[in-house]
Amino acid sequence: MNQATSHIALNTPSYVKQQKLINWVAEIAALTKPDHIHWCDGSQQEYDTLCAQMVAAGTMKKLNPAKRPNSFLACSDPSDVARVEDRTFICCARKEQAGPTNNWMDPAEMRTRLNGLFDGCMKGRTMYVVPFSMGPIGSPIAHIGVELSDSAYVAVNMKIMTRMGKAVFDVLGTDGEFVPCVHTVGAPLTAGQKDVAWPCNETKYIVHYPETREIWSFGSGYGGNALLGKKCFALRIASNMGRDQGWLAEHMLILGVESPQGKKHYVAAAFPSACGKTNFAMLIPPASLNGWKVTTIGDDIAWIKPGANGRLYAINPEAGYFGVAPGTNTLTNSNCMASLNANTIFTNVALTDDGDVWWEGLSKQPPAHLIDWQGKDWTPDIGKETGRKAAHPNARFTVPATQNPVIDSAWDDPAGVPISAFIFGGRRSTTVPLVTEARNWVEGVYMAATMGSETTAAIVGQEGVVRRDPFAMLPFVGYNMSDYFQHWLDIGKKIAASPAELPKIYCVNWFRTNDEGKFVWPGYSDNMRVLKWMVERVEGKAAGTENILGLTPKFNDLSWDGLEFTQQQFDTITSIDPSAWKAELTLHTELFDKLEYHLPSELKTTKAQLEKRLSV
Ligand code: TSX
Ligand code: MN
Repeated sequence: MNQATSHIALNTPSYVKQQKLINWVAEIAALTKPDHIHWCDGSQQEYDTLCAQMVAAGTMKKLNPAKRPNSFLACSDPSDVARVEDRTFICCARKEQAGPTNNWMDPAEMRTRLNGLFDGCMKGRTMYVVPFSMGPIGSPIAHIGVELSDSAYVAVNMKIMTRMGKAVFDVLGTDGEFVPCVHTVGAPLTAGQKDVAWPCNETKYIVHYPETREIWSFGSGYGGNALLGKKCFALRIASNMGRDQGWLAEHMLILGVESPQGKKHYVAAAFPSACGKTNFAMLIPPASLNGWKVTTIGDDIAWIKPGANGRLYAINPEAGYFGVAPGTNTLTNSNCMASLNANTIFTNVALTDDGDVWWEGLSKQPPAHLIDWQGKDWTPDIGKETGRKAAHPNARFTVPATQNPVIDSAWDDPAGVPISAFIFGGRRSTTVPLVTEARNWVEGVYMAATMGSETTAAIVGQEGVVRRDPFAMLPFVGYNMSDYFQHWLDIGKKIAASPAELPKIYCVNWFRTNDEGKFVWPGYSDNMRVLKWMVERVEGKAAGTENILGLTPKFNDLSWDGLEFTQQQFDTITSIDPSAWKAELTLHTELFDKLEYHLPSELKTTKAQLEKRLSV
């Protein structure tokens, strides 16, 4: 045994065959000094035991089994409720490689700093060894990670969110590759010290070393800060792997669209936060559009690799949904509500008197009494008087994807699903029309690169201000944003040179408002009408008319069965205001100025062409 770890039993199970992995676990244990090491096998029994331990420790409450079987509520420390972007770092050799959209620090300097912070950080705690596959186990599109964490909450959430457990070691074998992920809540316990319900540390670091493909996270137990397979691995590290290896790691949902004739297409769609991505991934088509079906592959992340034929194939690297609860109800997303009936971990929602959960937007009328996410009494009157919400606006559910009633039959297919189209959307009350098809790949990349979304009350900062969020990847590209644009252009060139057809690229906006500030487009189920037009375009069956932005449907190119929607309403959400677009383009210029280093010349040319079309 490694000399430095002689104080603690590694407890390595006999089925773990990789010495490099065992050495790394020993090395991290020597640094962090946990009291125990637990190798997760991913079994239901292990999950149940860890949940029971957390209930005993006060970290979670068991919900009423008659209301919501096998479900729990965890409430975090009030200071630990969301991703911490200002504490998120990309540590590569040169600052320009991280680019202007990331926080950068020299890797050696960061390692010195983290070595200090991690020294003894797990004292008094158990270190969980969490082996996980992002994507179907053994899939050529999947990749493996191992997270060492001192949080049982992380271990049980990882079981839902990834393929976690024993089987991963079989894929790893004696020399398989894995992304090492080290996580601590940063709250060591001295002998006899009583733990708190949600340990964390005021100091937080979410650190990525793209060159060595490592993740180190300190001080937070929440969501993307702690479940390292998700944003840290599947987006920030994987975007680096994708650039080097010729594939895409994207902040996209994937859905299947099946026509009444039984022809199926898969599309991948990127939206910034507060645009209803999970709702769109589980969309229920209007019954009036006889026989169209939508099924879910994933709701948040897509890994997309070119197949032998040049076509792009996508998997959902995740196995569960970690979704925002507030606003979710049977009208906005009834498939999601059905998924949450059992086996769900809720975080930072409110507790009802009969041991169930509640959040803002679940029902019009809140219950007469609740325990809010901070453990305080809450009534509608208290809410009105203090402005306090019962659930935190970023409250979450963690639920297995298999509980989604419209999960796609291919969601676990190791081969992935072929992508016919990409959709990029934003929340814009003006300027951006309902739907535009890019005339070519470069124009589509331009649309995605310049996409923006209006901030809502759910996001801190000014409300109603347009924030640029290229590809909805602003916080998630683990390298230089301009190099990422170039990578997308390169992928397009590669597909163009192959026998495969390029996926079409669309820009959508469900959120245009009228003079009274009211939404004009009904959205939700009726987005199916737009989706139908898109796949009919892919099939060469629907018309598109050229405008200065791209190709768009005329009123009669969309199906209006079962919906009263007039040509005039259609005009309100599809009109292009040249003066608004001139203002828009100055914002594109602002973005491009910020991203000038390595900005692909094709994007500048595309902007110049758009400016020219606007000025005539
Ligand atoms: O998720 C949304 N989608 C996508 C659904 C598949 N939301 C919610 C956004 C916040 C997460 C939407 N909100 C959508 C939408 O398409 N559209 C709107 C705007 C809207 C809001 C309320 C109505 C209509 C549109 N209600 C009525 O017309 C009654
Ligand atoms: Mn997301």
